[in-house]
Amino acid sequence: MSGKPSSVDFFGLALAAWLSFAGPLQAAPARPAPPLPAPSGTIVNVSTESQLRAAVSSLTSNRTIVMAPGTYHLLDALYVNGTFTNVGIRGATGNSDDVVLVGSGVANASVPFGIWVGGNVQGITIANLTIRDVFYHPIILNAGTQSPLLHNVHLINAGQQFIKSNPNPTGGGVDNGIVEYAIIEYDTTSRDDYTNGVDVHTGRNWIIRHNLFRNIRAPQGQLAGPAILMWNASSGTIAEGNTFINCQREIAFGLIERTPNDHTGGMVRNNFVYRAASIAGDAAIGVFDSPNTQVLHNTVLMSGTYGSAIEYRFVNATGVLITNNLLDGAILARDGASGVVAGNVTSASPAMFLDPAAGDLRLKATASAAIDRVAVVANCQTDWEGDSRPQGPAADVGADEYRLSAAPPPPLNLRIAGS
Ligand SMILES: [Ca+2]
Ligand SMILES: [Ca+2]
Repeated sequence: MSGKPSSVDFFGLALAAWLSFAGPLQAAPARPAPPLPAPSGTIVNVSTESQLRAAVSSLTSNRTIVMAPGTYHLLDALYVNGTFTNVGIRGATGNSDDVVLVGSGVANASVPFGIWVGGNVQGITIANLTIRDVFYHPIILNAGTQSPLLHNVHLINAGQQFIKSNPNPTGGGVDNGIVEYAIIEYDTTSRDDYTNGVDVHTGRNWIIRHNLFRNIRAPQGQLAGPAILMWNASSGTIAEGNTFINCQREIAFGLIERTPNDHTGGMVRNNFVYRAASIAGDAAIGVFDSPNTQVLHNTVLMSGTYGSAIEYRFVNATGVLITNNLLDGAILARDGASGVVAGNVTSASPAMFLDPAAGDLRLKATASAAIDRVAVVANCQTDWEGDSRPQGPAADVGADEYRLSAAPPPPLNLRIAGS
């Protein structure tokens, strides 16, 4: 065959070029989500709610339930409860909106959860699906669960927290969780102030990356919880490459003063935070009773909704490092917290960014207050979209490293269903 390539060829070339640039697990926007490897073990295919419920009830180790595209109106929560290793529930396609689990609404307790996990579950994958309109939590993980992977899920309208991870009474909890390429959002607002996007109690070494949190906010006059809340003796969390649009509080490592410390260590890096001026809120990034936590290269444009963009707080919050962040608010130490604050710029303005209201806080070429201003720091050598630092003579302040190459930027598709 000769002549001009077809439009399919052009699409394929563009996709291949983008994948070769970004790599399948470095693309930072929540969509498109990179595909997971095929499940290992037995696959059980289902296409109706009753088949799904039966498959969950008879789950065994090394088994993945694969759901055909469609809408599944839940009659109750799906309870994954037993002693299992390597299990999964996935939609059959790479599009999280092809498989939709629907509850009975945030005001109706007949469907309390979407997927409930507990007992003794070592390694569960929940992927490629939407869960919406349940009374409490679309996904709830209870102690006894370890190493959950939540990938390419779309969670809409929860009565309380969207992803809830509970402790046990003896200081244990769910460890090694990964939440990636999720979209977590309210159509408008939460039911009341008792909500978070991801709420982990007593979890160690979680990774929360490349997610989009949108409208995690309470009704007028109320203050929702942080979109990401890691606390109650959690440790080692990495929150990176996430995008937040119109939430009231975005990331909190620890929340209150308690013993043992509410959180320890971990990193908050390369996140984009945007709030419209009408969104009444609180600090975007909080390091509260969390020693040795690093806050590196985040971009926060909060439009005057609160005075401080980053706060660190309480006497046990020692050794905190806050560096190279691009903010339109202050960095505030409270109640005896201590650490190193360097290389930050607190004079960000909307004109510096490509499309702030869509959550695209990549720099324009004219953003001279941010571009080529700082040295590359350890633990932050790539940016929000996977570009290496530095481009040009020095690194840029904030989550985006302005790209010098002539290659077109990767597709941004943050405005998908629900917007
Ligand atoms: Ca640069
Ligand atoms: Ca970049």
